[in-house]
Amino acid sequence: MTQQRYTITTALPYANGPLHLGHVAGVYIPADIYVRYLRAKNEDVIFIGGTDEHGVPITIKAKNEGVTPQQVVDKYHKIIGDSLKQLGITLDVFSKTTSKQHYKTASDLFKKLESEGAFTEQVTEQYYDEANNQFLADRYITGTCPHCANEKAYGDQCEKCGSTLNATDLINPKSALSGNKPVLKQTKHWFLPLDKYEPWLKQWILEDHKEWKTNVYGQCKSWLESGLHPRAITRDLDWGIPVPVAGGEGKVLYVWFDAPIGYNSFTQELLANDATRKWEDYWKKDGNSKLVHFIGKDNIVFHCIIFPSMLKLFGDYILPDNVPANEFLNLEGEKFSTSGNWAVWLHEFLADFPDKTDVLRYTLCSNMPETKDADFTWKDFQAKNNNELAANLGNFVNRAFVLTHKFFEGKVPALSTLEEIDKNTLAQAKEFNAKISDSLDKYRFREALSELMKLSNLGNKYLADTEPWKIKDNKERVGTILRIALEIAGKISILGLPFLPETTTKMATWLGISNTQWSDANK
Ligand code: B3M
Ligand code: ZN
Repeated sequence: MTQQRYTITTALPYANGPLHLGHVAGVYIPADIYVRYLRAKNEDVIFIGGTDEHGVPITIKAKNEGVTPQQVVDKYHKIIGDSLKQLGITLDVFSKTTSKQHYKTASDLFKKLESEGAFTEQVTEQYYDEANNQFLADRYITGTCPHCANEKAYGDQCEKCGSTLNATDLINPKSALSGNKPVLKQTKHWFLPLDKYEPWLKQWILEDHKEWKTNVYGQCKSWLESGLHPRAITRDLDWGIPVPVAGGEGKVLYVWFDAPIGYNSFTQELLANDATRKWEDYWKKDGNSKLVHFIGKDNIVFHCIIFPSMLKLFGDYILPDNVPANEFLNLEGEKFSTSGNWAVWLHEFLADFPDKTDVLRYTLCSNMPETKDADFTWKDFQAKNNNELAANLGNFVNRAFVLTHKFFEGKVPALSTLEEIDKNTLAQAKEFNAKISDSLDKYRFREALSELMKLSNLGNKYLADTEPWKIKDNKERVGTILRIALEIAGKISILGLPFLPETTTKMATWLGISNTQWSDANK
């Protein structure tokens, strides 16, 4: 059997705005923790990310700002990429869906499936703006919601009552381009016949992946039970990857068709000049790689139902092993909103608090919206910094180091005779490697971090119980206690690396340990 590999992806944010803390808590922090953990275990892993540069969200932004779509995506690709790097998100590649390789991969795969007869073609009626001579994407049509009478509903969704809509459901439809009433006009599109895959998807998800997170499994179940329909995978737009087959003139691939293929294109870019690894190792069944998609809950259907159906059609590609999607993070009790300017933007946070990246990672992980929506508040951020990181972890590590300097000139003292409390503490400390691993293996990041803090608690309690600073005339005893405290600090520096990379790297340097692996925590 080929050795186990891992292909870890992060959702590709639209390059039409910067990232906010909601994106970070839901996708990048858990993904980075998971990847750092795998790397610490010496696993063969690639970590893929980039920006989604097609679709209507981009063209709308360009129109509003009076610039070209290309200018929009270039600007935000840079802001997003820089901020992720500064936060310590260790992506192996951060590319974009406007890259040359991606155009080639997505076009080739579309052509392949089209020639194999995988798609159906359908002529449908769609709204058309006669003043602008163009078909209107759903987002370019507004009107009154038939369910709640909201006059500003979009052609795909009413943001007031949350209903999913078809543009033709809207009462009094209006074109966002001209303000005129659009007319219906015939147009041909290619469809992915998802209905054909329903029986297979039901087996693959509902029977074979019962271990997926309840929020993910539940959403898939409800989609599958309400019945799948053929889904259009082309659009009448001028921004996107041109439909590469006859009859496709003036049309582009639907953004949700090309974007997930980006994970594969970016892997090809990453490994193009790699002498030892091939992209196929991470995508084809022979390579024995586990594909894991880190995403937010609004992307579940695309990563659990649509993209897997595409991967199956591609032939010998692997399917996601897991899709540990998160719920949403709110800000001070309200939904993050770009248009309402209610957000903490990552790049602004990093500019204001350049030395607080670990505090942010800690706050967002300990409050990750894993099973339900969570809330970010500045008060909580402050409390986590003061009462948890400083009072627990900082206090323990500081005492262990300061006392070692005071009594042993900074040299790690030797162990001598162990007392009951020492043996107990060492035995308890030893369990954390397995506990944290077990939580991370199950994508339970909050639990994993809280175990790490329990390890630090254990260290604090041990120092409080043994009170080495009060011991007179027994240097050996003091040495044993500090040695044990330093060993716990060493474990924290190894097991804490995925969560708090800056802090734990500093700790490792102070301890004089480097190039450690996960299992070294128990040495
Ligand atoms: N750009 C939607 C989003 O940013 C979409 C994700 C693509 S992942 C392949 O939430
Ligand atoms: Zn409504």
